Amino acid sequence: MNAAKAVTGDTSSLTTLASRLDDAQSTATAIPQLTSITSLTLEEAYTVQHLLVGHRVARGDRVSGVKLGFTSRAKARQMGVDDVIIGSITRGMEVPDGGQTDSAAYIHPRIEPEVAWLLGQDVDADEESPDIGWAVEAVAPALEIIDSRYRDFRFTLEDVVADNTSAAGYVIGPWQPVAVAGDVGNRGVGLEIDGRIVQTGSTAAILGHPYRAVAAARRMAKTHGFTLRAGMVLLAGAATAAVPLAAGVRVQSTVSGLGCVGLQVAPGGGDHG
Ligand code: OOG
Ligand code: MG
Repeated sequence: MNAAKAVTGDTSSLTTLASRLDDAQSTATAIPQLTSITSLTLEEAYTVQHLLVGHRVARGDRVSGVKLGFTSRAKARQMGVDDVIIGSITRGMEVPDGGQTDSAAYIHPRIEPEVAWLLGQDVDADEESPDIGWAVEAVAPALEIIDSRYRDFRFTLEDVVADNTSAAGYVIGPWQPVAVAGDVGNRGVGLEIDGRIVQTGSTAAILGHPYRAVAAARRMAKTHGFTLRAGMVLLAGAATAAVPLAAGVRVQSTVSGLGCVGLQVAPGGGDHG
């Protein structure tokens, strides 16, 4: 037996780790990194993540899609982690475009501008053809709210995978059929808070072209046990670094040619982490 795994009590049980993260999210309370109390392989971290999402589903939530993380250098540099990761998003995380979210629900939320794809077909993860364009039907500007359940928003790759890649919320702007949107490989992206530009970038920051996120999602889905079904949303990853999301602010992101997406944060709340 691996000595590092010989942690006493039930702290080494992946089920317990998933419950800790679930409680941290439900109570908006930061916890120490899991890797500070036990060792965790990447595979075990994905198992914890699936158990964690299972808690949400057991409470009546439904998986609405998947998200990729660290598909842009800006994000990888910001967090000091540079392998692409995959997580699940659920209906309960969705904030309607222009809608409101409550900062009290989060620990230390951040927001980042993304591109979302809508899957028009089920994707067979075993299929390896390089052209996977048939799988996506529409594209939209999107916002992701991330909220690490770990103290100080710091983690290792295994920690952030276990924590469902910090997924906390998302907003999808107007969908445009892929054929109408044209090539979205290098579109300007601007993130505004209360009318001020706080981040600018290009969709090219996402794996060189956000389209590559579709093949990356298929590859990651196969390796890490995710299912990609027609109707699911794929968040391709942030185009810029994330910025802290404060109570009371209005956020808007614009992707050239795709339009705008926004949300409003309710007044009150605060930083719990
Ligand atoms: C992890 C999630 C990264 C992205 O778009 O790169 C991510 C984090 O930064 O906490 O969602
Ligand atoms: Mg993201």
